[in-house]
Amino acid sequence: MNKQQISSCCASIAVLLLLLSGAAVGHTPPSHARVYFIGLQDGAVVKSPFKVKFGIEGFGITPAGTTAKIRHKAGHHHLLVDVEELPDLDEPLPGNKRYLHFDEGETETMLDLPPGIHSLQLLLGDENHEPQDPPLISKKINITVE
Ligand SMILES: [Cu+2]
Repeated sequence: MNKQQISSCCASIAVLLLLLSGAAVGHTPPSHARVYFIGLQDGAVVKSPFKVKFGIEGFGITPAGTTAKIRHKAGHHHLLVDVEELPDLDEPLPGNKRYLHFDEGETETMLDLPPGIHSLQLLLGDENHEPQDPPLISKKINITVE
């Protein structure tokens, strides 16, 4: 191989690697990305109604239905209330009082729950309300409503 052949070979490999990494990105959030509750700890005791703030790092927030490139960089929050077993994360999330969708890109809400212990968990969704792959899901916390 002469110098020119070597450099054209290297260029082909570089292009191939770029294509492969691009294909793998898809809806995959960066590994440092996370969602979390702001100022609400596991074990907290609250009075209803109370505010819940959603935090996100390494990924963005955009309204549901957003397409084009931004869908690979942003999603919208879902708040799971008293969900014991996660649903199929390859399907759109259900919409009911246990799965609250924040379609407008909201980053906080007021929750009104009956007294007792409740679990809360955040799960980000894409334009079709499907979790990213791997999912951006928070730690599940348990709170007590007085
Ligand atoms: Cu949704």
